[in-house]
Amino acid sequence: MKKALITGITGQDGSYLTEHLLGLGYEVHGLVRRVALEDPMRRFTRLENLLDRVTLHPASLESYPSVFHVLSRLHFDECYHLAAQSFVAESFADGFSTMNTNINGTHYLLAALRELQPNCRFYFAGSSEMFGKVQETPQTEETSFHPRSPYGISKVAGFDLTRNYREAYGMYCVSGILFNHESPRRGFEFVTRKITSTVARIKLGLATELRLGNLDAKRDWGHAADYVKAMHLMLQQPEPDDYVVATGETHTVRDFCERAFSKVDLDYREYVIEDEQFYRPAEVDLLMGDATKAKRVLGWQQSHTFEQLVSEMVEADLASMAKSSASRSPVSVG
Ligand code: NDP
Ligand code: GDR
Repeated sequence: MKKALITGITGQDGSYLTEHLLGLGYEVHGLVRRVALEDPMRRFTRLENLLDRVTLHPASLESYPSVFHVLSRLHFDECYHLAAQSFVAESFADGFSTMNTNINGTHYLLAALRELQPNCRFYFAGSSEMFGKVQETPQTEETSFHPRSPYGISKVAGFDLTRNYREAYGMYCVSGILFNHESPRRGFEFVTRKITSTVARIKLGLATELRLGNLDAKRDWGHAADYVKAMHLMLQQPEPDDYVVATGETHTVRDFCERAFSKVDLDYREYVIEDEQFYRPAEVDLLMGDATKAKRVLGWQQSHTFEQLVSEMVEADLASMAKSSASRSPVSVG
C-alpha cells in the first residue's frame, strides 16, 4: 500500500485528492494546522465523510521544525504540496504573509524531504497565475512567466525551488501548472462560488444583488475532481517533469454570471453590480491553457464541460441553502 502525505488536505483540492487516492488504495496522511484540529466541525467540512480513513498531523508551513518532525516519524512514497495562501486578492492586501507561507513553506518541505526522505516523490501546486500578463495564447509549459500579484510571484518562486531540487539533488520533484479549477467545494471568496452561492441566495429571496469586480476577466475554468487526477498521474511517470493542466476554453466572468443566473431563470443584468472595491491593482486579463502534453504523456482527460460545472455548482448551492434556510425558518402552520 502506497503512503501519501497531502499538505492543504482541508482545502478544495485536498479533499478531492484524498478521495481519489483512497479510491486507488493509498494510505492517506494530511498535514493540518493545529487550529484546525481544535475546531474540526468547522475546519474539516470538506473531509467530513473521509475523516475516519485519513491520519492528520499538526504542523504549520511557517515552521520548519514542525514539518521536519512529521517527516522524521513516517516515510511517504508521495508528497502533494497543496497548502498555500491561495486567494490572489488577499495577496495584494498582505503580500508579506503570502510570500512567507507560500515560498518558505515550499522550501521547508523540500529541504526536510531532501534531508529525511529524498526518494519521496514531490508535487508542487503551481498555477496559471505564474503566466500573469501572458506572453502568448494559449499558454504551454514553454510560455515564459510574468506574474502580476504577490501570489503569482510566490508560485514562480515555488516552481523554481521545485525545479532546482530536481536538478541539483536528483529528486523526483514536479510542478503542475494548473489553471483555475472549481467545484461545489470551492471557497466562497473565489468568483465562481461567490456567483453560484449568491445566485442561490437571490433565488431563495435571501439576497437582492451581487457585487463583483472585473466582469471582463477571462479564465480557463475546469473541475477540481478532474485536475487532482492529473496531480497523481504526474507522480507516476518514469521521469519527473512539469505539466500544464487546463481545458483550453476561456470564458469571461460575465459569461459565468449569465449561465449561473439563467440556470434559475434569472437575468444577471438585473442583479450584478460592478463595484470598484473588487478590482485588483494589477489584473490577469486572459488565461487559456494548452494541456496537449498532459494528454499525450499522462493520458489525462477532463470529464466535465464548462456548462456542467456551472450547473453542478448552482444546484449544490441551491440545495444546501434551501436546507439551511428551512432549518432557520419558523414552522409554518397550515
Ligand atoms: P484552498 O484555498 O481551498 O486550500 C488551501 C489549503 O492550504 C487549506 O487546506 C489551508 O488550510 C492550507 N493552508 C493555508 N495556509 C497554511 C499554513 N500556513 N499552514 C498549513 N496549511 C495552510 O486551495 P485549493 O485547494 O483551491 O488549491 C490547492 C493548491 O493549488 C494551492 O496551493 C493553490 O494555490 C493551488 N492552485 C489552485 C488552483 C485552483 O484553481 N483551485 C489553480 C492553481 C493552483 P486551512 O484549512 O487550515 O486554512
Ligand atoms: P483567481 O480566482 O484570481 O483566478 O485565482 P478568482 O476566482 O479569485 O478570480 C478570477 C477572476 O475573477 C475576477 N473577479 C472577481 N474575483 C473575486 N474573487 N471576487 C470578485 O468579486 C470578482 N469580480 C471579478 C478577478 O479579478 C479574476 O480576474 C484562482 C485561485 O484558485 C488561485 O489559487 C489559483 O492559482 C488560480 O485561480 C489559477
